Amino acid sequence: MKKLIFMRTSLRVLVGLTVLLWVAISCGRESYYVKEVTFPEGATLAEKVAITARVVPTAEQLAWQKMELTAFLHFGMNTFTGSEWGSGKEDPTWFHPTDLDCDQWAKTLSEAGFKMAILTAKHHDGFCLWPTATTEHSVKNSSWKGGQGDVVREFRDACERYGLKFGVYLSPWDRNAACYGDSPVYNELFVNQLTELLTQYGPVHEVWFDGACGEGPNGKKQVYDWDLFRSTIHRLQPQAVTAIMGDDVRWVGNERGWGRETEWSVTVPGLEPTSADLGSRDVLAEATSVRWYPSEVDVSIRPGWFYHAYEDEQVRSLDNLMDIYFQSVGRNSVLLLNIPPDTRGHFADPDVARLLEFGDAVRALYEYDAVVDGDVIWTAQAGESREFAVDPSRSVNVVMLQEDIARGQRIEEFSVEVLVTGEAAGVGQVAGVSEGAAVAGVAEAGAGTWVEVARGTTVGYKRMLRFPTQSVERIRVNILASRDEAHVAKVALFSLPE
Ligand code: FUL
Repeated sequence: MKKLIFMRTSLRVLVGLTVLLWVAISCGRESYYVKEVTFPEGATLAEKVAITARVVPTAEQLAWQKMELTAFLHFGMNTFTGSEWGSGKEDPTWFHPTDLDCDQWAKTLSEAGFKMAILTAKHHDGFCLWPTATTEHSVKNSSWKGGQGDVVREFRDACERYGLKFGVYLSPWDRNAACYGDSPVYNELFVNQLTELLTQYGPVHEVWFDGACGEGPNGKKQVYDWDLFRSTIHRLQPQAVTAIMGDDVRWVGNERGWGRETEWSVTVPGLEPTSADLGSRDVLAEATSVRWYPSEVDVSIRPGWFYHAYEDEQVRSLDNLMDIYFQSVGRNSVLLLNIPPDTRGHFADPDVARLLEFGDAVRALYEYDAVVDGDVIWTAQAGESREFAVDPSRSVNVVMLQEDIARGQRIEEFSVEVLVTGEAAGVGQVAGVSEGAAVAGVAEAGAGTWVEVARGTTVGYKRMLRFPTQSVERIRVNILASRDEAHVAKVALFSLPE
């Protein structure tokens, strides 16, 4: 927990602040609380809101957020048994990729625009994809490469070759380990596994733990030592963010690719990740502390997390992936898209084709920004508006706003209007547009009319909303409510090919 002192905060507020560690960095007259802060005893809602507006990400969280597109690779014993959750009783010889090609994974992901890939080094069945010294249940006893192979190393090296950051999923729940449930003994084994992964494979940028916790074979319930796990990561790979049961990256709360329309990165610890509201003023009113804990949207390109040949026809469509993109990256989240390698050890053809199409579509989206001088450092008070000129020669249908989150997430409500130049293309042309309701009336608007094309609550690192295609000559952004002065970093208009 880190804090920074805000010079304009009243003495009363400052005196009551309790934090474990403080770091002073300042930016102009403002100072910030890095990652986490406990409210002073008796703080009013207004004081809590003012403090919350100054909570900022760590450098690692900020770097993570800027990646936007990250990939998950579920590969392991389940790939060969056709399961989603193995029992732990599988024979290690069953793991036998016929043509493992980690370069194909990394090359495809890199071409599709992904910045990091997280591999399931161990799933719940306990089978380890690297030749660990901690268990016999690993690749070293498989039939693959005569037990000499190491999937973690092959993939890690491939990531290096293709400029991808590398992350590991290490399941705390282990259905193979005999000591699971004998808490201190298993925790030590788990830390040893973490230590191997974090000391033998170069830089790691994300460590992903889910919280699943079954009963051990000895009938005992495992109590995980999360503090020990996290401190091991911080000690060995300080640049790595810890996800889900970690304290840097938050599970969005579903596996359907659905980020909230109101997605606060500063949230109240202890709330269920599935809650609809993790950070509004209503929630702050009851809170004693807040934490920068941004959302990660994990979803699979197929129905399952692991590869099943019968799902080859069920790879998500491009439209569906683009909806997911707008619902995740476009809603202040990072997308973690799972692509499961098959029994050869390849991404299957339909997945490769879809990933490359998806990469092309995302690149095409950003190809041309019609706003003139939309890279701004606009310090906006609540109620303030700003107009920008727009190149009218291109029609547009996506608006993007960004806050400079290194100075906090503050915008609570905004709207966007455009001055229409040409014929409106009609409401509802963009399939699956949840924001469509906000733009009713666009079709009727004639040239020279200001019309509202988007309205929303939070912005954060990035907020994108789609609207029916328009040719416009100006855009007006209205900051309707904000926790403090908002630092708007970017206003853009793009065209999503239909
Ligand atoms: C869950 C696991 O139980 C699933 O198998 C999958 O790994 C998903 C990403 O996390 O908690």
